[in-house]
Amino acid sequence: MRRATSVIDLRSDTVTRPTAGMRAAMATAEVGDDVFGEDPTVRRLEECIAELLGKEAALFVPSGTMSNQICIKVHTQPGDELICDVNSHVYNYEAGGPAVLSGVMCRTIEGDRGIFDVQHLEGLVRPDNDHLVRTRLVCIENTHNRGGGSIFPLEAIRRISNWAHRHNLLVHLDGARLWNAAIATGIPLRDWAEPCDSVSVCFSKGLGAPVGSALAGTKEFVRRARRVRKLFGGGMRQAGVLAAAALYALEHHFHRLAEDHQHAQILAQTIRNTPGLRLFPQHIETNILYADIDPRLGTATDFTRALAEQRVLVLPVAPQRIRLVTHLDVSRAQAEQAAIIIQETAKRLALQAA
Ligand code: TLP
Repeated sequence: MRRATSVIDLRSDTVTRPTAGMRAAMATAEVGDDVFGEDPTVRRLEECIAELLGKEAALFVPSGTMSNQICIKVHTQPGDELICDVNSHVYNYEAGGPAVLSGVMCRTIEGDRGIFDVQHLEGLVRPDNDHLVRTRLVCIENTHNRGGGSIFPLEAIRRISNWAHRHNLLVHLDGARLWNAAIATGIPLRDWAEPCDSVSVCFSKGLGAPVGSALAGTKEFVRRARRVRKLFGGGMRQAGVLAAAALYALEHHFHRLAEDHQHAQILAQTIRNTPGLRLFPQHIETNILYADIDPRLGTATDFTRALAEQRVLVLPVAPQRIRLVTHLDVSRAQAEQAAIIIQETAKRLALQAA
């Protein structure tokens, strides 16, 4: 059996390590106490993000989870309800944040790979009645993680936003991987952000920074978000060392995301041609792909273990489903090597089962 020459880690685009250039930028960053609003590098990053997203202001926060949850808290009151796709990150992977931190209920809808449109929302706004929760917010995720890195069409976002605003609802965009959507489509970040009242972006995914996310919106929204960040324990002091990594990532690692998308296509093509594996979704748009394992080859955990022995790491996410994500620390040669190893492993397990 072929083994990878070094570990190829496809579990997530969060596993990247800061490059030498990024570490140098961090080491020389000008810093101050950001809780006093005195860190010049954090300020520079926040101005840069506000500009890129076409919003009045932005706020640097420790994680994508905190960023989403701050936005939900600022937009809602306890006893409110938000609407999101059943597979969304805010609903599945944030430890029940809306309920725990904001006293907010989630009403889920069944989108297609995380994508939905106005027809899914019609009739979901609760009437004004003392018995009922108050519908307040719609959450969109772009690109959609559990949807397989799917891109939420801009026209659908605009329709949802018009509909939401007509019904006095707000729209939050979880844009942890908005960078990937912008690179894959050529549509600028600010166009994606424009229909949304708040936007969250992450520097610690495909951009390759070690830590950090940002949220953006109106000045008043960000003023309130700053207070909630303190409440949630996310006020950081000399955070300029982290903001410097984010600024470096924006400058050096944004445009190269196209390479990650190409590498995902290499893996997708091989998985499509491998008996026993089924690609989900069939059409891969960015850097995330899933493969369903035929039970005759074993479970997702069995397959993950067999790949790990060949030094290819993937993530089992359901009994028969694994996830693969391409990123900065996976070269084209490694994507090709991983694709061959995945195919060979599937063949070997099929032979063993026969
Ligand atoms: N996603 C992680 C895991 O939590 C699943 C990953 O490996 O993909 N929004 C989206 C769409 C995300 O994919 C993630 C992270 C977050 C928010 C949260 O970001 P962090 O991890 O910084 O809290």
